[in-house]
Amino acid sequence: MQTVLLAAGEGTRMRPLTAHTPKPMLPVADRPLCAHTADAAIAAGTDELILVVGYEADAVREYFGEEYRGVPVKYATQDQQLGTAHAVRAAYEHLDDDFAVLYGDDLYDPASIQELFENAPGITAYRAENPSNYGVLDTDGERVVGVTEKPENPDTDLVSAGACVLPGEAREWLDVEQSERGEYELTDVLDRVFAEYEVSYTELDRWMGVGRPWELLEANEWKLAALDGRVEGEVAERAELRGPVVVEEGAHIEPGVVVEGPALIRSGAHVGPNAYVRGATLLGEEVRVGNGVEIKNSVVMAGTHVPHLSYVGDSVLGREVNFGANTTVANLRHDDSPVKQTVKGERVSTGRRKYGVVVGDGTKTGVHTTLYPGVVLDAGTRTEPDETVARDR
Ligand code: TTP
Repeated sequence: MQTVLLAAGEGTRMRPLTAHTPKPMLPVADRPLCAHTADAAIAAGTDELILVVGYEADAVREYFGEEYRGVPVKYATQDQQLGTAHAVRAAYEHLDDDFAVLYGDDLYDPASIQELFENAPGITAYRAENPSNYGVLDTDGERVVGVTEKPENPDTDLVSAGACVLPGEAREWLDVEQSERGEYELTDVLDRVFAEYEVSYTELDRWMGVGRPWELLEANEWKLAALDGRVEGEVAERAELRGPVVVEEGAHIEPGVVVEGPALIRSGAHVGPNAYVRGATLLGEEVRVGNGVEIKNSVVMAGTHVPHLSYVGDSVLGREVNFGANTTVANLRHDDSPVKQTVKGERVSTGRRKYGVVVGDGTKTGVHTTLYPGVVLDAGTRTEPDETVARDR
């Protein structure tokens, strides 16, 4: 079976983290987001990966190369995101067999992908709390006969999760009409597959779409918790690792450091002395966390420095960020209500009572900077010493 992995999107809701990195390449535990899905497809027995790329395509090509984990990799380019059928159509010339379509910004539990592949043709389904917001499955016994978009009074809470396996013949059906919202949509291709094939559904045990920065935190919470602790780097005798902590080869943990897992300290990272790292934290390659720093439940991307006396909680720091001494992230509102963030110009609740900041690549904060909960700093922002930043920059 071939797997078409959609990885062309820019991820505008994930800005500024996607200023230089396509969303599917953002880090989730020890690999890029979309590599979790590629790995699940390989574990399920796919014999070819076809990556649909577009925005910052080179980052994807560089990571996967011509062969990934023993499986040949082909690329198809989608320059404009005109819809999911349009994206799969970009891969047309590579398709010659049954094929799976998986989304490079969704996380699936690998066992469900295996089950999907074993029951082809099929689609994935998920039990949603509010099915009226989704495409709800119409079933006849075990067979899916259609998907109704956002019905007012659905009979079931089973909604389509997007990922599917289509018969090879469907490659000829990708040239669909534009939908009402002006896109070429895979759902229209699926309608024909439902009519001409017995399509089954696989209920996903766990699934999430990663669209906004706090969902990147959630994705990391999921995948960091799945890592087994191991120490390959150097850990000083007077440092303490509690719970599942991975210290990769080439990472250094100095005396007086406490790391509470789940945590992943990647190769080349340097922590301490006397630092406290806790709760689902990823410290990327070459990250430096210095004396007296506390980092909690955060994603800190490659090359970022938080060198001294700073606090970072429930935050996502991009690449090559530098925090001045005593930079403090506030991650809790006095009124205890969920922290909001501005996403594409709209204030949105993150649903998280504890939520810190999102910092774009290359940002530098002056000493004693205070950052309010939910603040987003664009790539390359500079703050002055002693500044209190309550609004996005
Ligand atoms: P979206 O989340 O709609 O788009 P995006 O990933 O660029 O993010 P944002 O909305 O924040 O800008 O896309 C959902 C998935 O479908 C994602 O895996 C990308 C894929 N997709 C394509 O590959 N091509 C397309 O034309 C469209 C519309 C989506």
